[in-house]
Amino acid sequence: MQSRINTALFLITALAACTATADPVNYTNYKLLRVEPTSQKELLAITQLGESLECQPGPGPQLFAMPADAIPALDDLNIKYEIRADNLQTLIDAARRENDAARTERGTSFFTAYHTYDEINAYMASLVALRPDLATPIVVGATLEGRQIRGLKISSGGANKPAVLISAMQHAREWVAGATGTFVADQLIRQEGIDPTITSLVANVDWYVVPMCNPDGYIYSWTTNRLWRKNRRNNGTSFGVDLNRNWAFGWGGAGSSGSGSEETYRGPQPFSEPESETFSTFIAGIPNLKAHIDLHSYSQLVLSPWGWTEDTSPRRSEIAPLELAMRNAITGTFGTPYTAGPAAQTLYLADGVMPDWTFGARGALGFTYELRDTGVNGFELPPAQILPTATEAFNGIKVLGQFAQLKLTVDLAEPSGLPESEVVPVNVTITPFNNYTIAPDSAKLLYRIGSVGAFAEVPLTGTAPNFSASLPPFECGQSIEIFAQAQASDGTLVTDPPSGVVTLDVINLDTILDDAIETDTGWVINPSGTDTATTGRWERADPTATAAQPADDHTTAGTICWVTDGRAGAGIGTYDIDNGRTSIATPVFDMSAYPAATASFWLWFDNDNNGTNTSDPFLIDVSNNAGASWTNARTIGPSGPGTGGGWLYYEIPVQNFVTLTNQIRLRFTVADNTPAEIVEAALDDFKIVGLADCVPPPGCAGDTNADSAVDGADLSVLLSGFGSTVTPGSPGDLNNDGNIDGADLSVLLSAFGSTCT
Ligand code: 0X9
Ligand code: ZN
Repeated sequence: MQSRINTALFLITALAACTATADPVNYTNYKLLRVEPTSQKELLAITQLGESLECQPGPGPQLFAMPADAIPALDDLNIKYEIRADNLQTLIDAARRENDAARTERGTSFFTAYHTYDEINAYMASLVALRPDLATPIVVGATLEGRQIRGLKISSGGANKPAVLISAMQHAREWVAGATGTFVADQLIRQEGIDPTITSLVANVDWYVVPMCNPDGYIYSWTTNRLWRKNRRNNGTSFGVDLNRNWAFGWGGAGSSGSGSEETYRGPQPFSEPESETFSTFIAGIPNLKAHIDLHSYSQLVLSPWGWTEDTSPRRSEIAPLELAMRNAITGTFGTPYTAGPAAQTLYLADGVMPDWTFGARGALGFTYELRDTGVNGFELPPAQILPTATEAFNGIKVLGQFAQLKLTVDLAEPSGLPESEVVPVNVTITPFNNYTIAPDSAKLLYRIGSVGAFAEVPLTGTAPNFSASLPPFECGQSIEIFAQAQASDGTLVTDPPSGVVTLDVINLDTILDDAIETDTGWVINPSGTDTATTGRWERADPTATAAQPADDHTTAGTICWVTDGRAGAGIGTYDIDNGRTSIATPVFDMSAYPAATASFWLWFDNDNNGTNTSDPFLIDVSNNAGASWTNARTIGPSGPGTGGGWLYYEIPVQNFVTLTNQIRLRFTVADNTPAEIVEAALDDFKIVGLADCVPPPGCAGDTNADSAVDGADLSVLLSGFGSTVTPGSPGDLNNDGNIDGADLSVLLSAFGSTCT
């Protein structure tokens, strides 16, 4: 939120950008003010007079469209403001004149001006005519006013390719987004066979480009109100649903509005609007959809999931380097600063957004790009900036296209760190699509100790898609960087992460309990004596499948898990939870010796049958007094991720919730309270590990190269870094103080010649 306000500081043309009211089509009698409300109260008072141009206004500096005759009342409020323009309409008119001039210039490219709905459709048709072998017209569906939402599929044919979707202009006024979408289609089609990168991207990916998701709104922004955002739904006393709040994932939270007059009006229900509803059906029919970018303007951001919650999204370790690689490709083009990060954390909460749906409901990585600028011109980016904006954004999109083709996933058994002094197995999945294959012997895992120096290679063995490698044993306290790499058949080098490395700390982990739930290890049903459920109570059993319950436990070589009555019964509702809650608790663990402890488990929770979530969440509580009192560590649901069944992995950092004592327990509670619904849960493969301090093994203190002998090779590692400042624990920093110096040398020399045990 704050960053959004700051970027809006010099916004000239947002004008009615985020106005909440009916649409004052002409802004002649409006002034553009920069006002700085310091409290919600002040903001409310100013909002009575004019309209904030923030989409989700809060206190802080922002632009206001202020009727000229409201200025005396504003003066009375004694709030600081500054007049940026006396007549807003003149700014809009000037931008229009500039674009009209560019449109009528002869001999220039399509991307030197903004174009109408009809012109963009005609241009897409001309691209199909140019390369009918590559481009096929698509019609996603029809709008409220009956117009077609059109796009292009760009594909060189063949089955099972990864697909990437580019959508733009759910928001009518964000014209450069539509131009950029059209540019992406243009380049993929016209540069195919000319530019080798694009040729490869078209050969190996099916591209779906829909540059104009909201034609009714777009036309309205040409004819009537340049700053129109939503679609053209008649809400009764107002117009428009924000299509980017209308998608059925995470819909209806704090990041949208229930009021039709607001710019972020979510609509009466998910997919109430034909534009989003038909688009979702269209997307559901795209085979093998790997990734999606929804183009918007403005703020120069690459935004990743989630938008609807500030919680970390699944696949974060994959997304974080990818969003950075895209951002770097964009910024690397002309130096335009872009920022990358999860949408809700980087910008603001927004729920029911399209990329959350493609990610949460379709499993495709869903991004938002907010294109140029940061508010100097805002939505009315001068036409001269279309080409550079689209060119740099397309470079980010290419990174995503590459990523979607050959995917490497590094999977470590211990995601929180590498256990010390152990050979660590690493699984790498490489998913090649269609005509991509992995060049023989090209798959490898690379690692180094610390963050300087060359990477050592470990070969990956196995057959696609499953490879594995073993990392050598490391010393507690060291920090290891790894990445995986493979070469595709066409020579493209793919790495995971796409840029940068995964950094892992070598840690001293004690497994306190590793429980496949196959035997009774002392868990307790109804530990607090407060359970009320009459059916579907927790039991250790081999579950039988229903639409809400797993067919099998989670353990590969096991059958039993905790389940809320494992029987299937006559119908889905026969043995599900009814009439209250059911709970189980772990045995008591002594974690008092550890600075940190992580409990991990696999959980199945399904409460979304009958087409709707119940109001009942799944609760995970921790206790440090054997269950006398409990602290909530995690609540799953009642709606959103993790509530639709399927085995999902969770980790609870216990020390974040209670002080670690010798009486640590976890409790799992699930309920079906009134109204009665279908609720099922299961839990398996519970593990609790304590993170102990590093204890330097005797005699090994000088073994900088981890070959189990302290010798000349270690000495040369130390001497080559002598005198430098390093990440503590890097090779040569034997006492972990961040300096390679005489103290380290004396540690090494006193162990010289010894063999490690
Ligand atoms: O609010 C939106 O829909 C997007 N911004 S815009 O100014 N183009 O309207 C941003 C959506 C990104 N998602 C989140 N911030 N959660
Ligand atoms: Zn937008």
